[in-house]
Amino acid sequence: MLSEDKAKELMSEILPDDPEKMREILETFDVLMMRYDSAIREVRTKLEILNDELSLHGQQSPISAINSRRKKPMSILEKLKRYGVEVSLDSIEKNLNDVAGIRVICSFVDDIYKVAAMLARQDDIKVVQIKDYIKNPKPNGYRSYHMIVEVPVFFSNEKRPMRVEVQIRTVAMDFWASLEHKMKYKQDIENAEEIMAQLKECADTISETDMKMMRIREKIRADRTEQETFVQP
Ligand code: 0O2
Repeated sequence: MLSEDKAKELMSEILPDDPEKMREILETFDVLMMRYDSAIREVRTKLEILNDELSLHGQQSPISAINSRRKKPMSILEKLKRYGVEVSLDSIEKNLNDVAGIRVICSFVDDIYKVAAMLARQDDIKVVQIKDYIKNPKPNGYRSYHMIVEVPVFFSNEKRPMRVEVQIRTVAMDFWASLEHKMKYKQDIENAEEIMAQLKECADTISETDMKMMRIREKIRADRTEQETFVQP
């Protein structure tokens, strides 16, 4: 979280004293943010359509929730500073991939890969980067499938490729990540190492449970198929 002083320092770097120039920069910033909001809508719609189609005929929906967010201006500034790149509007588009973010919560681990592959196959989507923290969890136990995708967005007089970060994870992975993220802000904890080890243990247990749930679902499906075959005249 940025302190008020740090926020002011960052703002003074990007915003000039001249009120006219300042207004111009703020207006351009609004346009850029509108473009990211539009990109979120494009990708969100694609995911909703995939989920609707895959849920037809009594099939279980692979996606249980889709959440989206646009990075807050202060977080954008902070990230530019952290990356050591120019603090400017052009630099946002050039250097940041996660201003527009979508989180897809799936029921089962294999649904994650199914949804990711279906999105990647669409011919107007360009996959820029993939980080598979499910096959390669972070040392703290974090698991999730991250994609940076580029989607064309049509505006009044131009078509712009916009980048969106799509994080896909199971309900269980999301439960862990949300609580771990909240607890990160508690700077004053004692026994930090012990707590980190316990969180890692929880993440591993959750991963085992995810795998177990998938096996249970497979068994139920197999039993159902067997019964359906049996009742055939
Ligand atoms: P927010 O508010 O969720 O957007 P960097 O972002 O520079 O650290 P990189 O390579 O862009 O590095 O990030 P990466 O590894 O792809 O992960 C980016 C996002 O994944 C984070 O965004 C988190 O949302 C999530 N994430 C990554 N690691 C962890 C983790 O250990 N715990 C939890 N709970 N979430 C994680 P932001 O920008 O940090 O925050």
